[in-house]
Amino acid sequence: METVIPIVDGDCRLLEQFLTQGEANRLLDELLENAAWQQPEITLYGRKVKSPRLAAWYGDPQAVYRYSGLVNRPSPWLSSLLELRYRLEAFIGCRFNSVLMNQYRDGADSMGWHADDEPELGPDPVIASVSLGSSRHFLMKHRKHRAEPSVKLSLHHGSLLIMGGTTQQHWKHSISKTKSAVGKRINLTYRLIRGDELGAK
Ligand SMILES: O=C(O)CCC(=O)C(=O)O
Ligand SMILES: [Mn+2]
Repeated sequence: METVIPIVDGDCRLLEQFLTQGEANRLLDELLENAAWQQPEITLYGRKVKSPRLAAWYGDPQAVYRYSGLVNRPSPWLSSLLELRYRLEAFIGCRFNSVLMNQYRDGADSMGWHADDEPELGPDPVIASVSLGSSRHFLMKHRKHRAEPSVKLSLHHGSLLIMGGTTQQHWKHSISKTKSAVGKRINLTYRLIRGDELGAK
């Protein structure tokens, strides 16, 4: 069943049981075991620090991110991630060419407030976010209208959150730390990186 999240200036939909529990269990085990997890460095107040989570990135060879003059290439698809890509493309009716995965190892891992608004994603990207493992509290707040109620979604094992329309222009999202005992939590965000337009620059 699809739930439309009631927000202004965006289009968010949640499918609590996109994957069966068996499918979600298998994918979680496989990714914990086989994905190329790394702990990237981020710049915080001018200092380089390890990010508070692990990340892995898979995609088509042309799905490259460029920043600071560096070309960052994705790892070639794992077959399980490619299968899920095709399923999401058929279900949502749009194209993806990469998946960014985050692993929150325990309650101390997190992700700060941001929007998925990198130029490589183009205007109004569709982001398909699949959750595995322990539930995560996904928070959203409107960028300008403080009066808009913030949103707190509980994203469970096997669920799919689709963020589309103007969501990234108008809303930020984050995963906060938690003091409760939580197991590993994984998030897969399927994205379309518009390499063609970039190549033309
Ligand atoms: O874990 C989440 O749901 C958030 C992930 C996220 O925002 C991102 O990868 O850009
Ligand atoms: Mn994001």
